[in-house]
Amino acid sequence: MARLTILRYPDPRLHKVAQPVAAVDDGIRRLVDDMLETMYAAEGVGLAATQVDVHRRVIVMDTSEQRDHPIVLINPELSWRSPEFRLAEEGCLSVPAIYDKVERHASVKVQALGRDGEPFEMHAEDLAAVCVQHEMDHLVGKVFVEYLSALKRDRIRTKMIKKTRDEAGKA
Ligand code: GNR
Ligand code: NI
Repeated sequence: MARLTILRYPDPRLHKVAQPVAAVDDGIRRLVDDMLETMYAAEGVGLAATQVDVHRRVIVMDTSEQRDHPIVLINPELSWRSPEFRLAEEGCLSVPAIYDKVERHASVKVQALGRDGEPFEMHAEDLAAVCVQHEMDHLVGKVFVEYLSALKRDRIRTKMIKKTRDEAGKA
């Protein structure tokens, strides 16, 4: 397994649209395993392939307390969205140290293929529901800051450019 580099907002590659996976082969399984290692190392609850500059419809997540329940979603599609919405604080590994509230469906059902290539359906609520919707946005090139006001987004953009530049200078 290998740790992958996570793209940082405002990298334009975060806005690319991912393509469906044609077959769950060894290459996809390796990608999944590398994404899981990267997600756990970064202490994230989810990671979309877009964030590691692979533009395929692949998501990994683990919202369990013990961090021992990896979930793999290949070619995910929402089959149901609750009529209720919920406002919750979000963060993103591609926008480190920035948190703000986003409104999402309170619960969703998602159909996907697992790491074994078998189809399954999952009912997600609470943090898992937020995470599924956040990760599926990444696959269509959308980052959570795009739900915020233009003013907030521009401030975040400026802050992130400075932060990335400062960190590069230190290294
Ligand atoms: O680690 C993450 N935490 C998180 C918290 C609230 C709402 C969404 C998330 S997803 C984020 C990891 C990430 O950036 N996934 O794309
Ligand atoms: Ni994210």
